[in-house]
Amino acid sequence: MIIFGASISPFVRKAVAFAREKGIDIEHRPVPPHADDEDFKAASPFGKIPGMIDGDYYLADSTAIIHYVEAKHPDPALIPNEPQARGRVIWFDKFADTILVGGPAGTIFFNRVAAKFFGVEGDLAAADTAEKEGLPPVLDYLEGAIGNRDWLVGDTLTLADIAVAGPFKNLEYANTVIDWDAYPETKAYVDRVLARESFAELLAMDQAMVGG
Ligand SMILES: N[C@@H](CCC(=O)N[C@@H](CS)C(=O)NCC(=O)O)C(=O)O
Repeated sequence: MIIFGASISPFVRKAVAFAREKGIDIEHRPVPPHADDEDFKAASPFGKIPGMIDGDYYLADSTAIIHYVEAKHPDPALIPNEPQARGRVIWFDKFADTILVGGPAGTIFFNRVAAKFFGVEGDLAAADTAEKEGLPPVLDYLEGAIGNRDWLVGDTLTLADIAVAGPFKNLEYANTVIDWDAYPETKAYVDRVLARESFAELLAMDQAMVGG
Protein backbone atom coordinates (compact mmCIF):
# COMPACT_ATOMS: atom_id res chain seq x y z
CA MET A 1 0.00 0.00 0.00
CA ILE A 2 1.24 3.47 -0.92
CA ILE A 3 -0.09 6.59 0.85
CA PHE A 4 0.67 9.87 -0.91
CA GLY A 5 0.93 13.28 0.71
CA ALA A 6 3.17 15.48 2.82
CA SER A 7 2.54 14.76 6.48
CA ILE A 8 2.39 18.45 7.32
CA SER A 9 -1.22 18.00 6.18
CA PRO A 10 -3.28 16.86 9.18
CA PHE A 11 -5.32 14.68 6.82
CA VAL A 12 -2.21 12.84 5.64
CA ARG A 13 -0.85 12.60 9.19
CA LYS A 14 -4.10 11.00 10.28
CA ALA A 15 -4.19 8.43 7.47
CA VAL A 16 -0.53 7.41 7.79
CA ALA A 17 -0.55 7.23 11.61
CA PHE A 18 -3.74 5.15 11.44
CA ALA A 19 -2.14 2.68 9.01
CA ARG A 20 0.99 2.51 11.18
CA GLU A 21 -1.13 1.76 14.29
CA LYS A 22 -2.40 -1.24 12.34
CA GLY A 23 1.18 -2.46 11.98
CA ILE A 24 0.81 -2.86 8.23
CA ASP A 25 3.61 -2.33 5.77
CA ILE A 26 2.96 0.94 3.96
CA GLU A 27 5.07 3.11 1.72
CA HIS A 28 4.60 6.81 2.45
CA ARG A 29 5.33 9.16 -0.47
CA PRO A 30 5.25 12.75 0.86
CA VAL A 31 4.10 14.60 -2.27
CA PRO A 32 2.49 18.09 -2.18
CA PRO A 33 -1.12 18.68 -3.30
CA HIS A 34 -1.51 18.60 -7.11
CA ALA A 35 1.84 16.82 -7.53
CA ASP A 36 2.68 15.91 -11.11
CA ASP A 37 2.94 12.20 -10.36
CA GLU A 38 0.88 9.80 -12.46
CA ASP A 39 0.21 7.36 -9.60
CA PHE A 40 -0.83 10.17 -7.26
CA LYS A 41 -3.09 11.74 -9.91
CA ALA A 42 -4.79 8.38 -10.43
CA ALA A 43 -5.32 8.01 -6.67
CA SER A 44 -6.54 11.55 -6.03
CA PRO A 45 -8.47 12.89 -9.03
CA PHE A 46 -8.77 16.42 -7.57
CA GLY A 47 -5.16 16.61 -6.45
CA LYS A 48 -5.87 16.72 -2.72
CA ILE A 49 -3.70 14.87 -0.22
CA PRO A 50 -3.83 12.11 0.94
CA GLY A 51 -4.34 9.58 -1.85
CA MET A 52 -3.72 5.84 -1.70
CA ILE A 53 -2.92 2.93 -3.99
CA ASP A 54 -3.28 -0.68 -2.87
CA GLY A 55 -2.48 -2.99 -5.78
CA ASP A 56 -4.84 -1.88 -8.54
CA TYR A 57 -7.18 -0.08 -6.10
CA TYR A 58 -7.07 3.73 -5.92
CA LEU A 59 -8.64 5.95 -3.27
CA ALA A 60 -8.58 9.57 -2.08
CA ASP A 61 -9.68 11.23 1.18
CA SER A 62 -8.29 10.45 4.63
CA THR A 63 -11.57 9.12 6.00
CA ALA A 64 -12.21 6.90 2.97
CA ILE A 65 -8.66 5.53 3.20
CA ILE A 66 -9.03 4.92 6.93
CA HIS A 67 -12.31 3.01 6.55
CA TYR A 68 -10.75 0.93 3.76
CA VAL A 69 -7.75 0.11 5.97
CA GLU A 70 -9.98 -0.72 8.96
CA ALA A 71 -12.09 -3.12 6.87
CA LYS A 72 -9.05 -4.80 5.33
CA HIS A 73 -7.02 -4.97 8.55
CA PRO A 74 -9.51 -5.24 11.42
CA ASP A 75 -6.88 -5.91 14.12
CA PRO A 76 -6.29 -3.98 16.25
CA ALA A 77 -9.75 -2.39 15.96
CA LEU A 78 -9.41 1.41 15.79
CA ILE A 79 -13.10 1.95 14.90
CA PRO A 80 -15.27 0.10 17.44
CA ASN A 81 -18.24 -2.06 16.44
CA GLU A 82 -20.40 -1.17 19.44
CA PRO A 83 -22.95 1.32 18.00
CA GLN A 84 -22.57 4.19 20.47
CA ALA A 85 -18.79 3.97 20.57
CA ARG A 86 -18.64 3.84 16.78
CA GLY A 87 -20.90 6.89 16.51
CA ARG A 88 -18.67 8.82 18.93
CA VAL A 89 -15.50 7.88 17.08
CA ILE A 90 -16.92 9.06 13.75
CA TRP A 91 -18.14 12.27 15.41
CA PHE A 92 -14.61 13.02 16.67
CA ASP A 93 -13.14 12.31 13.24
CA LYS A 94 -15.62 14.79 11.74
CA PHE A 95 -15.02 17.23 14.60
CA ALA A 96 -11.28 17.15 13.85
CA ASP A 97 -11.75 17.62 10.09
CA THR A 98 -14.56 20.17 10.05
CA ILE A 99 -14.52 22.05 13.35
CA LEU A 100 -10.83 21.99 14.36
CA VAL A 101 -9.00 21.91 11.00
CA GLY A 102 -11.96 23.35 9.06
CA GLY A 103 -12.13 26.09 11.71
CA PRO A 104 -9.48 27.90 13.75
CA ALA A 105 -6.61 25.39 13.43
CA GLY A 106 -6.80 25.50 9.64
CA THR A 107 -7.10 29.30 9.54
CA ILE A 108 -4.12 29.77 11.84
CA PHE A 109 -1.90 27.22 10.11
CA PHE A 110 -2.77 28.25 6.58
CA ASN A 111 -2.20 31.95 7.10
CA ARG A 112 0.92 31.71 9.26
CA VAL A 113 2.66 28.71 7.67
CA ALA A 114 1.10 27.09 4.60
CA ALA A 115 0.36 30.23 2.57
CA LYS A 116 4.03 30.71 1.76
CA PHE A 117 4.28 27.17 0.36
CA PHE A 118 1.49 28.12 -2.06
CA GLY A 119 3.20 31.43 -2.91
CA VAL A 120 0.43 33.59 -1.44
CA GLU A 121 0.36 36.17 1.33
CA GLY A 122 -1.14 34.84 4.58
CA ASP A 123 -3.90 36.83 6.26
CA LEU A 124 -2.23 37.28 9.65
CA ALA A 125 -5.15 39.24 11.12
CA ALA A 126 -7.49 36.33 10.34
CA ALA A 127 -5.03 33.96 12.05
CA ASP A 128 -4.90 36.19 15.14
CA THR A 129 -8.70 36.35 15.34
CA ALA A 130 -8.95 32.57 14.99
CA GLU A 131 -6.38 32.15 17.77
CA LYS A 132 -8.08 34.55 20.18
CA GLU A 133 -11.77 33.96 19.39
CA GLY A 134 -12.16 30.77 17.36
CA LEU A 135 -9.94 28.37 19.26
CA PRO A 136 -11.07 28.77 22.91
CA PRO A 137 -14.62 27.37 22.44
CA VAL A 138 -13.19 24.36 20.59
CA LEU A 139 -10.67 23.76 23.40
CA ASP A 140 -13.38 24.23 26.04
CA TYR A 141 -15.39 21.49 24.36
CA LEU A 142 -12.42 19.15 24.09
CA GLU A 143 -11.35 19.64 27.70
CA GLY A 144 -14.82 18.50 28.79
CA ALA A 145 -14.95 15.64 26.29
CA ILE A 146 -11.63 14.19 27.48
CA GLY A 147 -12.29 14.64 31.19
CA ASN A 148 -9.69 12.68 33.11
CA ARG A 149 -9.64 9.71 30.75
CA ASP A 150 -6.73 8.57 28.62
CA TRP A 151 -8.66 8.23 25.35
CA LEU A 152 -11.68 10.01 23.89
CA VAL A 153 -13.78 6.88 23.36
CA GLY A 154 -13.52 3.73 25.49
CA ASP A 155 -10.37 2.38 27.11
CA THR A 156 -8.05 2.16 24.13
CA LEU A 157 -6.72 4.34 21.34
CA THR A 158 -9.15 4.80 18.45
CA LEU A 159 -9.41 6.80 15.25
CA ALA A 160 -10.91 9.57 17.40
CA ASP A 161 -7.58 10.13 19.14
CA ILE A 162 -5.46 9.97 15.98
CA ALA A 163 -7.79 12.44 14.25
CA VAL A 164 -8.14 14.93 17.12
CA ALA A 165 -4.54 15.05 18.42
CA GLY A 166 -2.82 15.31 15.02
CA PRO A 167 -3.91 18.88 14.14
CA PHE A 168 -2.42 20.18 17.40
CA LYS A 169 0.97 19.79 15.72
CA ASN A 170 -0.15 22.29 13.08
CA LEU A 171 -1.09 24.72 15.85
CA GLU A 172 2.39 24.26 17.32
CA TYR A 173 4.11 24.79 13.95
CA ALA A 174 2.13 28.05 13.66
CA ASN A 175 3.36 29.21 17.11
CA THR A 176 -0.22 29.32 18.37
CA VAL A 177 -0.56 30.79 21.84
CA ILE A 178 -2.71 28.49 23.98
CA ASP A 179 -3.34 29.02 27.68
CA TRP A 180 -2.55 25.41 28.56
CA ASP A 181 -3.18 26.06 32.26
CA ALA A 182 -6.86 26.31 31.32
CA TYR A 183 -6.71 23.02 29.39
CA PRO A 184 -4.59 20.58 31.45
CA GLU A 185 -6.47 17.44 30.35
CA THR A 186 -6.26 18.39 26.70
CA LYS A 187 -2.52 19.09 27.01
CA ALA A 188 -1.79 15.73 28.67
CA TYR A 189 -4.02 13.93 26.17
CA VAL A 190 -2.48 15.50 23.06
CA ASP A 191 1.04 14.78 24.35
CA ARG A 192 0.04 11.16 25.10
CA VAL A 193 -1.32 10.53 21.60
CA LEU A 194 1.44 12.32 19.72
CA ALA A 195 4.13 10.41 21.66
CA ARG A 196 3.03 7.19 19.98
CA GLU A 197 5.49 5.49 17.68
CA SER A 198 3.01 5.77 14.80
CA PHE A 199 3.59 9.55 14.70
CA ALA A 200 7.37 9.64 15.26
CA GLU A 201 8.64 9.53 11.66
CA LEU A 202 5.89 11.85 10.44
CA LEU A 203 6.65 14.51 13.02
CA ALA A 204 10.36 14.34 12.21
CA MET A 205 9.54 14.95 8.52
CA ASP A 206 7.34 17.90 9.47
CA GLN A 207 10.13 19.44 11.52
CA ALA A 208 12.42 19.30 8.52
CA MET A 209 9.75 21.08 6.45
CA VAL A 210 8.78 23.81 8.91
CA GLY A 211 12.39 24.29 9.97
CA GLY A 212 11.74 23.68 13.66
N1 LIG B 1 -11.49 15.71 3.17
C1 LIG B 1 -10.15 15.54 2.65
C2 LIG B 1 -9.40 16.88 2.73
C3 LIG B 1 -8.03 16.81 2.04
C4 LIG B 1 -7.45 18.21 1.86
O1 LIG B 1 -8.17 19.20 1.74
N2 LIG B 1 -6.11 18.25 1.80
C5 LIG B 1 -5.47 19.53 1.57
C6 LIG B 1 -4.11 19.60 2.26
S1 LIG B 1 -4.30 19.77 3.99
C7 LIG B 1 -5.21 19.68 0.07
O2 LIG B 1 -4.82 18.75 -0.59
N3 LIG B 1 -5.46 20.89 -0.45
C8 LIG B 1 -5.25 21.20 -1.84
C9 LIG B 1 -6.52 21.57 -2.53
O3 LIG B 1 -7.59 21.65 -1.88
O4 LIG B 1 -6.48 21.80 -3.74
C10 LIG B 1 -9.44 14.43 3.46
O5 LIG B 1 -9.87 14.14 4.57
O6 LIG B 1 -8.48 13.84 2.93
